[in-house]
Amino acid sequence: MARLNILEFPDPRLRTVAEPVEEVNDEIRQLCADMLETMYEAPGIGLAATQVNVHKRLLVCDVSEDGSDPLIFINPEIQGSSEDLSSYDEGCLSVPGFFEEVERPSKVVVKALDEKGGAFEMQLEGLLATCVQHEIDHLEGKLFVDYISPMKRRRIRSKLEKQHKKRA
Ligand code: GNR
Ligand code: NI
Repeated sequence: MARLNILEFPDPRLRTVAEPVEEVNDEIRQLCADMLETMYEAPGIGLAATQVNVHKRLLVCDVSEDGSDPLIFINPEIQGSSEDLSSYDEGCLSVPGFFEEVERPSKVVVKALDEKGGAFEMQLEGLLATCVQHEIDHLEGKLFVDYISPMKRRRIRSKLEKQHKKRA
């Protein structure tokens, strides 16, 4: 297992649109394991491959209190979304230290492949629905800061750029 480096906003690589996974093989299973380790270590409740600079359509998440419910979604597709919306104070491992309210459909039906390559469909609600939508956005090159005001987004970008300069 390995911990992977997480890209941070405004890194342009976070804007890459990920490609479908062609075959669920050992390489993909290893990537899932490394992503789960990276997510738990961070700690976070979700991680998309885009965030670790692998531009394949794959995400992991675990919204349980005790890290007992790891979920893997390969080639996830939203089949349907509820009309009612929920608002969460969202954060992102690629936008560390910043939280903003984002509205999204409260419930979604997601179709995906599991780590064995088998297709499944899941109805999601609550934090899990929010998290999986946030992760699928990453696979499209989209970040939660894209939903907030340009002024807030500029402030976050300049604060993170300053931190990155200090670290370099
Ligand atoms: O750890 C995370 N917490 C979180 C909180 C509210 C809404 C979405 C998230 S996902 C985030 C981890 C992350 O950046 N995933 O891409
Ligand atoms: Ni994120």
